[in-house]
Amino acid sequence: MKNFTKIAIATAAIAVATTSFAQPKPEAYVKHRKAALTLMGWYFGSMGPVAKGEKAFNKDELTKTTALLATLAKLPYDSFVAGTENVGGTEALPAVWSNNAKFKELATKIGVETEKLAAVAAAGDADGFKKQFGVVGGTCKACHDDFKKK
Ligand code: ASC
Repeated sequence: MKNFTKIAIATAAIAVATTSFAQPKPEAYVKHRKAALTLMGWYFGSMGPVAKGEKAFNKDELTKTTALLATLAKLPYDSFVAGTENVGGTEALPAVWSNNAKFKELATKIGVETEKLAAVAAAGDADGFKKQFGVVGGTCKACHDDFKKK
């Protein structure tokens, strides 16, 4: 393939990509953040039995799950953009935008605390895991208390 052809194809591909992602609809942001939060709940909830001592601490399994959770926890918060306050069946309270500093603080905190959870799991620290699992759950709850519809 000639260089010119390659450049033409690459330019066209970029044009298509930037067109389709230029301006997501407000509903799409709600869908994005809900999807990420749903998956966070899925993986966090899946570790509940271990935290409660009903299931054995499996280092390999928990290393994988906590790493997924820490990655997922980075996803929702950039989608709480202006113009998405009241669309797509959002359960976000107006406080997300009116008290955005506090919301951002908790968004940062869930990132930090899920990374700590991943660290104790990877270290094989079962007691540390149980303790940190509670801290992560408390962080989920703190945000839901102030920023999610009941
Ligand atoms: C979950 C889930 C939440 C949190 C929260 C922790 O598994 O879906 O929203 O834990 O209940 O307090």
